Amino acid sequence: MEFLKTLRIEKENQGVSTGQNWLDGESGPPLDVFSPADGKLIARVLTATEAAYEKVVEKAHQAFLKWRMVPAPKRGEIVRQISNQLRVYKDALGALVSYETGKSLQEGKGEVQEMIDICDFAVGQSRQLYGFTMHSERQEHRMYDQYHPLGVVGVVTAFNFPVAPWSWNASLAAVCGDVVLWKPSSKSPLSAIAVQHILSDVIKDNADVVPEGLFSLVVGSGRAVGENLLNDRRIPLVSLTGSTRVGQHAAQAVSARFGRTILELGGNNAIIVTPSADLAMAVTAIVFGAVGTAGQRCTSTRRVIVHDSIYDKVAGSLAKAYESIRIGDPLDPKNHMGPLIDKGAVEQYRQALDQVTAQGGKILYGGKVLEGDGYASGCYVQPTLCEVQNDYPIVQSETFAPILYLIRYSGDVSEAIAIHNDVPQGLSSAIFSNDIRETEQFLSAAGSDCGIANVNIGTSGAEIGGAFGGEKETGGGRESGSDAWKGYMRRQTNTINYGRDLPLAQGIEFDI
Ligand code: UN1
Repeated sequence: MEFLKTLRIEKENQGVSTGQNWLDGESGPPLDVFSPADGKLIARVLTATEAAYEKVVEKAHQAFLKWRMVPAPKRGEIVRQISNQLRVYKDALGALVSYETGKSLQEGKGEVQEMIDICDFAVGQSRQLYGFTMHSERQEHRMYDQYHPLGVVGVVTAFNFPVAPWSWNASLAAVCGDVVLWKPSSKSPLSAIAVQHILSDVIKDNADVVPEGLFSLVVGSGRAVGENLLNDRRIPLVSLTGSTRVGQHAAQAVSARFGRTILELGGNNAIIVTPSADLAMAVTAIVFGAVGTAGQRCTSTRRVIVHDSIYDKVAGSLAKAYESIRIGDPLDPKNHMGPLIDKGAVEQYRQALDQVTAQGGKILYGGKVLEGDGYASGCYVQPTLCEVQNDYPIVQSETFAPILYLIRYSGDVSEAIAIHNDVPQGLSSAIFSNDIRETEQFLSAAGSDCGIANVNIGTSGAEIGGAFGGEKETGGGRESGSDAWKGYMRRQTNTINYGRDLPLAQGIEFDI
């Protein structure tokens, strides 16, 4: 495991850092991190105490007071250097992400590539924090918008993407003049610690511009640190990736103190396949969407809504494709699919399949937990195809596992869209069709109700240049590209009178 050494992961690691410095001597309960790939202990992490959390937030706040006055393009220069360092460590960090979470090496490296891409995007953005100018209704007056940084941004990330979502938030927040406090998932803290080491080099090289506290890390065990962060008035924005249940709690806690949230919660993403679709393309997209990251992406394809006339053909091709999926060690590049994150996730997979059959569904392929050589961790499962109705309770909820639900429709595309939208979540969606009337209807106001809607590509693997996020129970937040940067700033409207009179707005006369 050469990559652990390259990334400075020791047997025992401090889990709290203010940038260059790691907090010593104040550790909460240790966290043992096991790989789902082979079940072995990777390393131990010392978690944050209440006092350590306090220190970190205070440091972050002090850093903000300095960082907000650094010109935005200079802040961009720091992010450019981070992007360069990520290029240097891409292979090692990709391998750790793969080993710690179980996603394939390809996908581990792909996640680091997303970090590099968003950092590059943010560098450009640092010269484009634009506001509008408006024409005042009063003579010799000027009006404009400007954007100011918010303060300490709390970034809470999930195990399935242990590093990229931090960078979607942190790179933009940093160029916007905010400072970032990162709480990674306690299921994947080592990837976060590795990133913090990479950052610490850049911070050290730029100590004249970068205050200690710009990027901090707090690994927690249990709920205490997370709860502190949600209720902390010094943290004006919390950006959280996680389940709908966690997001609902976070939204309530943060909004009760009038803080802001960016929420990126559960998905129940579907692909519609119409009679005119290119089926070879559709099948490849569906399989990657359902099996990639072992079905543990928030953008994973969970439902396929197929027209009756091509249903048997699609189901048959999918079953054939599923037979060819190589399951095993995620670090071995010949495997397509690694394990689930832990045995708890395997149990949820099992229970979901029990519910599928109890609610009237049929398992067409898969359904088993794998045993024997190479599967000793107990976290490997077969990707599974099920035939269901959209209104089964189990189909209405997100199971973080490679379970794909096949659903028929028999009428026109309106029927498929109605089925598509009839779930509580609204993250990603796609249609495979070569009929422009169908695809345009899918993209229209009466079409997909998701934050992401694609034509002839799958539901997962969104590029960083677009705004990422979804509607309904997905939480409504947007991260990454487009104008998502605005979420990390406060808007101010400025009106300047350069004349010698004081005309009031709305034509009001007030003489004294
Ligand atoms: C997630 O699963 O939390 O679109 C994010 C994708 C990736 C991001 C997934 N770019 O699949």
